[in-house]
Amino acid sequence: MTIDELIAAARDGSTRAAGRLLSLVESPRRDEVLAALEPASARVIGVTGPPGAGKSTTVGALVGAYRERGLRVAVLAVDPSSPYSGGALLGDRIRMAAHINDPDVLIRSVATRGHLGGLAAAVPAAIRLLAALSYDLIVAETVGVGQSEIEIAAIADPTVVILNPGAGDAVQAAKAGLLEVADLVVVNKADREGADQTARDLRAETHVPVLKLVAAQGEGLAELVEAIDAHHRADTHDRRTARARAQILSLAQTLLRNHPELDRLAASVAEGRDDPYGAAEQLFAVPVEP
Ligand SMILES: Nc1nc2c(ncn2[C@@H]2O[C@H](COP(=O)(O)OP(=O)(O)OP(=O)(O)O)[C@@H](O)[C@H]2O)c(=O)[nH]1
Ligand SMILES: [Mg+2]
Repeated sequence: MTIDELIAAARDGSTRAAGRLLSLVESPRRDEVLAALEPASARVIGVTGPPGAGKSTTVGALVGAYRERGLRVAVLAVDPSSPYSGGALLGDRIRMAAHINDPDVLIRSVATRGHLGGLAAAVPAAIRLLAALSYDLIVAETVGVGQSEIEIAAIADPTVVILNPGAGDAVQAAKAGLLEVADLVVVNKADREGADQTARDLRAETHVPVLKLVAAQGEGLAELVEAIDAHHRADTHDRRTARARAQILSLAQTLLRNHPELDRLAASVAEGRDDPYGAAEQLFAVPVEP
């Protein structure tokens, strides 16, 4: 099938065609797919947090809530690699079992390690594709252990950070920079001891709303959905511009890091034949192949 045929089939509801297209946007044929798409926009919710915090369980519950409203929802599990999911989507499939056979829900893992410039390059393309395929809402799950949550925060709105009750969780999250990217903080597994204390500790560390949730039971889900809605209602031109800016910077950084001239220039600076200022300018002077 040609790309246009795949797009038509995916629009008609073929999740297999949508899957093929998602694979293509992760491949060197990304630009061909992007060129064939009509412009469209979708809401993107980012869900991040430490391994095993209950991100997938929360995403599964959110999908249920949005399906009740009749929205078409796509879930991107970005680089599932934590010890809990074992790097496989199997665990996520179990947690989202209620939605596996729903033709209006697409669940997909995006591998971003090692090729084509990582998350920052792969996810915006996947989001553009899914929006053009008439998904109303895209939920992206990333494990917050490094760079990925910063990149997802540039794309998503809101970014929901999921933590658990427990001594030190709030402090650790603050240290890890997770609270900096949060638009909403969720203390999941609130059926466990210490949830109120953790929520209080977190409120001392952040000005964004802190909610309690038992994702496994759906307790607190309505409040989370309302908080996400409130965040959307409060969106402004300035905030959209700030996100666009963060996305551009993130993509530009990826392009520069993968610049074909970077290694040669680095060697030349190391050997004293070039200075880093001139080398930096040269990086911008030579066009990059995306
Ligand atoms: N007690 C309790 N357990 C929960 C709750 N939500 C999730 N869990 C459990 O926590 C474990 C991890 O849940 P996941 O949803 O896979 O967590 P995750 O953050 O997506 O994990 P990774 O993607 O592997 O990092 C599972 O055993 C869930 O059943 C909750 O509200 N209460
Ligand atoms: Mg998960």
